[in-house]
Amino acid sequence: SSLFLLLTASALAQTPRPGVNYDEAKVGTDRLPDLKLTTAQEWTQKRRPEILELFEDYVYGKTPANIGAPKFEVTATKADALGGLATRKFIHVSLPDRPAWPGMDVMLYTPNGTKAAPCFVGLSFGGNHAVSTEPDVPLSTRWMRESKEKHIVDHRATEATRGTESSRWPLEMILKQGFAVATAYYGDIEPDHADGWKDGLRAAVSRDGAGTVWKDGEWGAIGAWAWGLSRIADYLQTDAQVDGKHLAVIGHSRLGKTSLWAGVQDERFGVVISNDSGEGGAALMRRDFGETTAIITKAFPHWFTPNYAKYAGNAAACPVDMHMLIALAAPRPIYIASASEDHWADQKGEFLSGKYASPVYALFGKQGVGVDAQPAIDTPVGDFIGYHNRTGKHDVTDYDWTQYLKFASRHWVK
Ligand code: GTR
Repeated sequence: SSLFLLLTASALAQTPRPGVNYDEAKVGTDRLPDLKLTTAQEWTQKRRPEILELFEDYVYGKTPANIGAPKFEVTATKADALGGLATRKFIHVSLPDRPAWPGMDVMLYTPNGTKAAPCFVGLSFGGNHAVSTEPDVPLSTRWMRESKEKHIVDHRATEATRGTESSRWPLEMILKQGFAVATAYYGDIEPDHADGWKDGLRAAVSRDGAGTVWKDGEWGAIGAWAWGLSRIADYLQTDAQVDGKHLAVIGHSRLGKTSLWAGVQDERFGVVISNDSGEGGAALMRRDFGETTAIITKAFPHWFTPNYAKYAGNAAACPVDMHMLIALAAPRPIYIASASEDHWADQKGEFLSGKYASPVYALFGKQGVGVDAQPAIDTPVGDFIGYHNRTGKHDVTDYDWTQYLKFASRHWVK
């Protein structure tokens, strides 16, 4: 199969933003880095570790190995949550060796009346009280991005923020199908702004003082958030109501970039889901369409290792592209989703990373996306690499969850 980016001329309607390309005829023709495929064994033993290291060096940075063991305390249990459908627990995660880190509060819903449940694991933008509509979920007291629309005042959640993220977390629908949900606020791990690391995990682990400049290859915020997802996976191994061998990691947008990075590093995530992850996530960086490396590293330098910004305007020189990130999940099932109005995330670039990762799945005798061209809107495709482009905007909807539940069930019921 060709390693060249496929070009089809189709001008897409989107409110123009100066300097941002939305013309498929102008995405560029840069060649993708070669996956250098030989055998499944050589992929697993040699090529995969090499590529993982390239993503540490050039994109997300390396997660320090010496962080220390986390401590888990179940702080509350409610056996009749969601009208009796579920048991709800809160678990405080801390690092006894790193007391400067304030810790993370995980909210876990497990379905009642079933055996240990497979579990979706994902971080939220607004905190547990925004994910759930239950009035007794503690309101997060941590720093949040200021937002009138989301009722964040002086960087803090207010009562009005309860349930504001619940449409993205259809708890009843997920629990009724026998799955558990474990979630935490991403800002518990590190507040999402340029100096956020000073009050988060990265300072507690890697730095004592403020004002330190991060070096090439050191972790960014996405790396810290991904670490948090793996600590949730640690806890889930110990909870009798969860089947710790069946964990799916999920995230939207910047947290979709995060779920990809967590999922490829931590093989306990048996299913990896990227919802509208876009640039710095599933979208091929060599395509100049919507958000680019130049735009993202300027707006959000703290998400990545400093090296990544060197490829601003020069993606062709980067040793990796995002088909290689998707391939790192192989042979585990991975799902990439786009939304039809989300041109900023480059839907076709998201599809193509799945397509060009598919030959790695073939090494393992498994089918990836299974199609050559991006499918029509609202037409899910793929076996071990799922893909769909849902009608609508940059968001997580019931349609998206319906596909993820089907995908996880299909791979886990076998
Ligand atoms: C945007 C950013 C995207 C995406 C999005 C989000 O501002 O450009 O890469 O991460 O935020 O997280 O909602």
